[in-house]
Amino acid sequence: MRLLLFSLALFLLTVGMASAALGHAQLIESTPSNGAVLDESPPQLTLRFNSLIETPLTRLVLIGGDGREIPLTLDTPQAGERSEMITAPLPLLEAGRYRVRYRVMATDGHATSGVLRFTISVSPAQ
Ligand SMILES: [Cu+2]
Repeated sequence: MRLLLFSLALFLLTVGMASAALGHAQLIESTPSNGAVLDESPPQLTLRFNSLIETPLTRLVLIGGDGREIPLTLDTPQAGERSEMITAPLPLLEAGRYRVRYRVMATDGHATSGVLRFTISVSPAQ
């Protein structure tokens, strides 16, 4: 009986952890990666998650070192699409520090947000 209870408790714990981990959209990788120092302006921004993302609540904001927001247009997911990846083309960026704030909603309805940072060490040639 004690063994049965122990097994049951272990089972519930495992299921609980699995659903917590699977549910939300966690960032798996990005280009540029967090903390990257680049010697040229990256052509696009890519964020990959462990879960499908709902389109309408996807927010991606690029902020320059001066605190100014640089407008971005999402390539994917497009309206009505679900995707594990978010991409946005980037304008030619000057040397400096950049932050990317993201907020996404997984298909389970849970929102996650975070910040990525990268640095560009060389300004584009004129
Ligand atoms: Cu969730």
